[in-house]
Amino acid sequence: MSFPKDFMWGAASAAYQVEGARDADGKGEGIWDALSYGHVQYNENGDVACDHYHRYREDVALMKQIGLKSYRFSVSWPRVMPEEDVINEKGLDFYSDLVDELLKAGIEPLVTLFHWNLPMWMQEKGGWENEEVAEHFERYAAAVVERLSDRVTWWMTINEPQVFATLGYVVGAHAPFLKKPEALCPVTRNVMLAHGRAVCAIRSHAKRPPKIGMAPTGGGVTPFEDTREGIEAARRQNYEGEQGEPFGNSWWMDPIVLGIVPEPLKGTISADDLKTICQPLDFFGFNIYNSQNYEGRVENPYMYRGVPRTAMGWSITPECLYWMPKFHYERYHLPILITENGMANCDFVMLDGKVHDTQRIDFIHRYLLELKKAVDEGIPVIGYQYWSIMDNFEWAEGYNKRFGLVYVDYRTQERILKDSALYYAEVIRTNGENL
Ligand code: GBH
Repeated sequence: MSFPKDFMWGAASAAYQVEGARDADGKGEGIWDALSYGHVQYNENGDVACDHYHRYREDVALMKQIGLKSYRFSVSWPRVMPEEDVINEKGLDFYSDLVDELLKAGIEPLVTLFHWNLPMWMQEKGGWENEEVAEHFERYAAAVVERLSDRVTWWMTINEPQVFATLGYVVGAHAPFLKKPEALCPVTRNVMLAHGRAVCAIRSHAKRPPKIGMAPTGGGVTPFEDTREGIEAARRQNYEGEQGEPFGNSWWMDPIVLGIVPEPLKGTISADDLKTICQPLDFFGFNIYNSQNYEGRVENPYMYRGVPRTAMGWSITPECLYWMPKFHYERYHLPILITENGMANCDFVMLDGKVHDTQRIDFIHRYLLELKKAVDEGIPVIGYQYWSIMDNFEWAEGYNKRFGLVYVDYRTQERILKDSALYYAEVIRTNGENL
C-alpha cells in the first residue's frame, strides 16, 4: 500500500498568527489583540503579522507553486463578529475571496472555526467560563457556514482545547492569561458544548454535505518496546494515565467522540450535556509534534540525554506519527487527519539568498516515513497538514520561532520558499513515493 490517490497533502495556518489587519474592515478586538501586551517575547503582537489579509493572493500562489492539495486556515471570530450578535460582512468577504483563490489554484480549503482569538466582547462576559459562549459560537458558526459552505466541505470546530484551556486559564501563558485552576472544569464543559452546537450548526446550514471534525492535540505516549505488553501499556497511558488529564487526549475526545465521561469530569458533564457534546464526526483530526516513551511510567519530555530537539526545545520523535494515528484510530474508529505537524528551526537567509533548512527536510522525511508505515498497515489516514505554510506569530514566543515552509522577512513582508518547501513539493508530486 501507499498514500491514497486523493491524500490531502497540505499546510496550515491560523488567523491571528498570519493575517494582521488588526482593525481592517470592521474587525473587532480579540483577546490576543487586547490582552497580550506584556505576555509575549519582545512585546510583539499580531497587529501586522504576515499581512496575509492583504497578501493572500501572493500566498496562495506560493501554495500552488509548492503543489499543496489542501490548505488549513482559521476564520477569526472577532473579524466576523466584532460585537455581540453583529455580523461583519466585510470580514466574511475576506474568507470568501480566500476560498475562491484557493479553489482557482486547485487547493481544497479546510476551515477551522476557532483558533484561540476569542472576541473581547465574549471575554468581557466571562469568556469560556460563561456557558453562553456555546450559543454565541453556534451563531457565529452558522454565519460562516452560510457564507462559505457552497464551496467549503471540510470543517474543524476548535483548535487544541488542551492548550487554550490549560495555558489560558491555569498557567496564564496564553490569552486570557488567567491563573484560575477552578475555571478548568467549567471551561472544559463550555468548550465541549460549543463544539457540539457548532457541529449541529454546520450540519444544518451546510449547502453541500460537510465533513466535520476538530483539531485537538494531546501529545502521545509510544511503546517503550514493540511487544504486546509494551503496546498495551502505552495505550493505557494515552487514554487513562496522565494523558487522560486536561492536556491529554481522552479528557476531551472521549466525551466528544465516544460519549464517555472520564472520571475527573464526572460531576461536570451531565448526561444531558453529553447529548449536545457527542455529535457524529466524519474524521479524527489532531495536531501532533512529538511524543513520550512509556516505560512503566511517563518519561519526561527530554526522553534521553542529547535527544534531538527543535528550536522550541521539543524532542524530535518521528514514531509519534506511526503510533498515534494507530492508537487514535483503534479507539475512536474515525479516519485520521493530521491537522498539524512541523518544527521550528533557526532559519535565516544565507549568503546565496536562500534558506537552507536541512533539519526541517530531515524532520518532514522522518515523520512522514512513520506516517507511511501507518498507512501501509491500513490505518485510514486521509491527509497531512504541515505546520506552518509560512513563518508567523508564534503566540507567547512572538516572531522568534519559525515553523514555516516559506520564510517571511517581517521588515519587508518578502517571502522566500525554504529548501523544505521544495522538498515537500517533491513529496506531494510523487504522492510520497520519494520518501
Ligand atoms: C500548535 O500548538 C498550535 O495549534 C499553533 O497555533 C502553534 O503555532 C503551533 O502548534 C506551534 O507551536 O513536551 O516540551 O516537548 C502546539 C501544541 C503542545 C505541541 C505541547 C508540543 C509538547 C511540548 N504543543 N507539545 S514538549
